[in-house]
Amino acid sequence: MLNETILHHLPAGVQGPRYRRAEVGRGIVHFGVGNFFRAHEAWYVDRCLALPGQSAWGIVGVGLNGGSRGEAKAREFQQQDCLYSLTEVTADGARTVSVIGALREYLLAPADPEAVLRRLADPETRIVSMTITEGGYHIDEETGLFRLDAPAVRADLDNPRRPTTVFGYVVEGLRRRREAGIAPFTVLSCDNLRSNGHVAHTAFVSYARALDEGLAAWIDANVTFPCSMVDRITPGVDTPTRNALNEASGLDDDLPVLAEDFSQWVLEDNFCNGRPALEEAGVEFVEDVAGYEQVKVRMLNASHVLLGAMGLLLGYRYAHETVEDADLVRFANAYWTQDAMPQIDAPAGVDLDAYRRRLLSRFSNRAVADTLLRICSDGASKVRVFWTDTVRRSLTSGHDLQRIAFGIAAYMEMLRGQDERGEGYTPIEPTLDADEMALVNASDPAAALALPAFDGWRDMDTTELDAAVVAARRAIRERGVRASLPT
Ligand code: CS2
Repeated sequence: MLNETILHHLPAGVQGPRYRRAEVGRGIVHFGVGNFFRAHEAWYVDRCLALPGQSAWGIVGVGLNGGSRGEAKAREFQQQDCLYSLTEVTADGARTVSVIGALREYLLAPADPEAVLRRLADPETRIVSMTITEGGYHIDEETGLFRLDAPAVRADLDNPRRPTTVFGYVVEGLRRRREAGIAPFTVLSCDNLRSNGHVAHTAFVSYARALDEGLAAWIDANVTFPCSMVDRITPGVDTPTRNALNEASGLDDDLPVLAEDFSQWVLEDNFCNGRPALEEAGVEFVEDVAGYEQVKVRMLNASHVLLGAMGLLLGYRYAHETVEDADLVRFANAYWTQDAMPQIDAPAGVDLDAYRRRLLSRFSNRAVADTLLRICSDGASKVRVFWTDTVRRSLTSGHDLQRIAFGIAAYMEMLRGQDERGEGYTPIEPTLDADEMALVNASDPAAALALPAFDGWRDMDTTELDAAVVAARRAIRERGVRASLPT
């Protein structure tokens, strides 16, 4: 079992924390302790903790989901003293393994909500960060407003002192701080959203406003919500992968994380209550994150869903298989160079073509074995976030819509859960209900155009786009993906 005691005799080749864990404080609370967070933010913070004067910035992880899975995960963290290993692997298969010690404590919110609220109200907490997924912010894509009518949000508004959502917890924590005269914390979104800081600001301030106008005004005036661009491909870890990672590292870790060697974090330097010296750990601080986000979301994430949907239909299951397929690479290159890149206002110094080439190499990483089902999971939320700008700009400028239409069609076909070889798979779509799935499976290929995933461009004239989507769905069904790919 990996825990504090074995830090003193780690297997050869495994790097342990380069600082004394006992001295590490609890300056950060993080909601959503998934693989990505553990390979990204926690890894950067871990590097900071090894620097002089940074020991305040340890992390308290919060899990919002209870049930047997949530409880098992909390138990694993507790048994391992919140330690876990991170294996970073290059496209050539070279690995490094380190034990990350930045996570000091793990709180399972449903088991002890008050413990989370106490931590949020504690002056030691100076940053509250989160990875709660693209769909987790309850923002209406059409109006840009926070959806106060989402059932979990409504329940928290009815019972704000006993919250269950991140909005309820954070705002109740801020209310207590305000009442006690304690400075607020920074709220840091680490999700792949356009202007994630602004989205988080809208969400948290709207929630607070529905409770108490004065509190909302105080948050608006005193809390900061930096924008950030986060990037590191981090696959899920199933049992065979866990066993293989342990075998390679020599550790006995119930919570190993695997990630590509590439990592990027671009941040706006807008922290209302201090921050770690992240720039010393490789984080880039810039005035305006928007350009970096555009590049990341419209190049990487958008093409991930495109390749994921087409790849699943063709019978692939892993990301690297899609970039070993010359037809899919041709499609992706055409999408990047003709549809995405001309519309991106790239920040000075960012070479989009080099970025494109790097993506192909990153996607080719076999050792990461990133599954297409993970990449497409919650596609209903991702499509809105990753494709909306590109689709809107193409519609406005009269740009060729073929590849975009084909991508939408492939996504719809993918949702049907059967590949061209007749093999089934189960798409992971937590937000699609039975009525929406019925639209996907309807015999009329146009029915699925009504899915909320496409709301982001519903106010525009989409006659031509819709016709192209329907034609592409028909072509995919009749001839298969490969024979119908637009040139
Ligand atoms: C993927 C991301 O699931 C997805 O949407 O595109 O998880 C992707 O791997 C990360 O954003 C990479 O930084």
